[in-house]
Amino acid sequence: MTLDERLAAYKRDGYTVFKHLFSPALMQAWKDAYPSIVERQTPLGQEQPTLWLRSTLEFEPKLLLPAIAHPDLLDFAERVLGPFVQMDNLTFMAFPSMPKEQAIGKASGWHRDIWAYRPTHGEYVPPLACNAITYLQDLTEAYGPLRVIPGSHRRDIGIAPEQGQQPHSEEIIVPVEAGDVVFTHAALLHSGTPNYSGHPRYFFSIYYNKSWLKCRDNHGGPAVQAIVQTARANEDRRLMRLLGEDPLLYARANSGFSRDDESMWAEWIAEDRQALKCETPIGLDAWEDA
Ligand SMILES: O=C(O)CCC(=O)C(=O)O
Repeated sequence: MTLDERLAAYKRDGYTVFKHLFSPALMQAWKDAYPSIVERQTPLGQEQPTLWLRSTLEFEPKLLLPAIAHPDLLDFAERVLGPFVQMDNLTFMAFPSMPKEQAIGKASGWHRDIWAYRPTHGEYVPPLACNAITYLQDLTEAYGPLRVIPGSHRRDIGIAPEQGQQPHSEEIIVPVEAGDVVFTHAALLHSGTPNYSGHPRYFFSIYYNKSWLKCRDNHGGPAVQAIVQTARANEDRRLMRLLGEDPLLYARANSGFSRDDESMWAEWIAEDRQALKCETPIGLDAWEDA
């Protein structure tokens, strides 16, 4: 699929799937790292371990940079958001398995994502944020599939509170295999499904938003700042911007808006590529064996 075809499908459906983006070896390394990050993110004295891991890049920069900065994801994110792509948040989670009788027939919880809105008309509106939901195992019935309501990013569909965990008449199950990334529009209604596989259900939410919005992860730690410094030396504007530093933000976000947005974005994306000193960005070799 070309980027144009993918973008057209995304505008229509509100999501697109990147197949097998990550290798089994890299996914295994992520799973192996999970318990140690849990340990480090659980505050002293807290009885229950912290399972929802945030600001995760700071904890495992070498392992996780290949996920957030995968060129296929960033190329597409720039087509959707323009060259304004910041990493808002990297959440890593292993959903524990639950008894089958408690899981069966339920959605985990219908929602739109942060920085979204409830659409009021049928037009496509570029989102302020996108979720690159990455699964580290096949989403079988027992592991808990991903449900989406295609087109709900441009339709005024609501979910009553009592229906939050009910299957929806317009839902579809997205076929997902290990290493796939489901890239969503923030306003797409979606829900996971409880896991009764007997094993943890691993997933990342790699959440990108516009670089002028606040971001939830802290990019100020030493590990992330070391990446920013290397990106600066390489004039890698895209990687700098991803981690909170966007020297062209005010020029581009105050461009006058008298031309078509997507044409301007394409020019700026090309300028950023020209500025790069070295074509291969740092630290991304781990995805190459995928
Ligand atoms: O658990 C899932 O499959 C869905 C995750 C999700 O809803 C989200 O990242 O917003």
